[in-house]
Amino acid sequence: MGVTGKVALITGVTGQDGAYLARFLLDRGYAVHGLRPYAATDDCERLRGGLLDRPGFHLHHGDLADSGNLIRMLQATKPDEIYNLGAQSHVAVSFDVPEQTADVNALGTLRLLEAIRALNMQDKARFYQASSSEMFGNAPAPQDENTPFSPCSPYAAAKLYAYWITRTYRQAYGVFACNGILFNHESPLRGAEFVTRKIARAVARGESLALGNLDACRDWGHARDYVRGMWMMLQQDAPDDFVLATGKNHSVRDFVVAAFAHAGTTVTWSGDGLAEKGICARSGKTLVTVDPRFFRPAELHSLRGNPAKARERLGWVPEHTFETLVAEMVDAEADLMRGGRHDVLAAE
Ligand code: NAP
Ligand code: F7E
Repeated sequence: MGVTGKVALITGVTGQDGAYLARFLLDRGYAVHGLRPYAATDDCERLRGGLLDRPGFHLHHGDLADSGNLIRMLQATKPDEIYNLGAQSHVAVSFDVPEQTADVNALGTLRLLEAIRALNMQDKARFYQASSSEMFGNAPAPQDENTPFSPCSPYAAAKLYAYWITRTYRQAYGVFACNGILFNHESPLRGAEFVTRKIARAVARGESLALGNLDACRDWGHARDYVRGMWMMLQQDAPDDFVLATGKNHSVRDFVVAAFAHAGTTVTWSGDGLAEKGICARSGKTLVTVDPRFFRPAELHSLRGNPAKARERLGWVPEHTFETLVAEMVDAEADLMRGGRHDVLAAE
């Protein structure tokens, strides 16, 4: 038990947000129990550099596809706060594995909520659901808590089910359950197949890049700010749903330009559509090409959130900017290349 005497359970603790949240809660004296699905290869990379050995941190095998496991985990850990971050979180991959995505992202949330109900824990355990701006689809920006949802991918449809079942258990059974509707948030711990990390890595390694839609715009914040917001939601007097976003967006092309600029390279663009290229202004070398393999069957063109409710009710304000995020990600990749480790959690 930590100094606060509080216990947190995190599903998806081996993911980007799980690692930052575990660190955030341990720093506040929580005992943290993290669930990870079984993996044949090392899935604890993000937890190294400060977390795995910390007193108060406990790692368990746990799977959102396994109700019995979830019930036993709740019984064993008796959490005050449950953060449901576990998911198949890659939008493009959800078109390839839609059923598995629904099983984990949608039914997994139901299983966890049912476990709370079955164990009669609704008066003790507060519940955070990792909802997503993807649920808004192509609704006009800025999107906020009142924007109608219009999911465009199996991922978003599954997250929408989870969003509504979270609200249902709040209304029907009195579970202190909150949806955080989070816009894209990134960091050096971002999965390598997401576009920001892919760009940062190529820039740091001096490699050329093949990308999909360069025009897509996202509201990119820093994961460290967003996990703080998750925790703030569960400290309120009453459960509610909140958008977390920066309120500004940039295109994938902007991210490419900013990342190369941080490394001292100016990118100029030539050509259109599939023939478009990003070229090094000094050497003429091709740095970026467009590859249709990275296009999606359906695309979200412009996400930009309005975080006014979180600012007013929670006092949540992001501390990182687009520019500091890009710089941190490129610098962290350069450190990794030089043989460093993911020690961003320890470095705070
Ligand atoms: P992430 O890095 O992909 O982490 C997801 C975690 O879920 C991983 O630890 C993964 O484990 C775990 N997981 C996968 N299948 C599971 C299962 N069957 N049972 C239990 N855990 C499972 O994602 P993230 O960026 O940290 O995001 C955290 C959550 O927020 C996700 O639910 C995501 O959908 C949501 N979200 C993210 C963003 C964003 O911009 N990052 C925005 C809105 C919402 P393995 O790695 O071993 O598979
Ligand atoms: O794509 C475009 C791509 O995969 C961002 C998840 O955390 O945030 C994330 O979902 C944009 C898209 O993230 C490549 O088409 C271009 O328009 O980094 P991403 P995402 O799909 O926005 C939301 C809020 C979540 O909830 C999700 O869990 O970039 N793009 N070229 C590319 N994307 C990728 N991955 N790879 C490319 O080569």
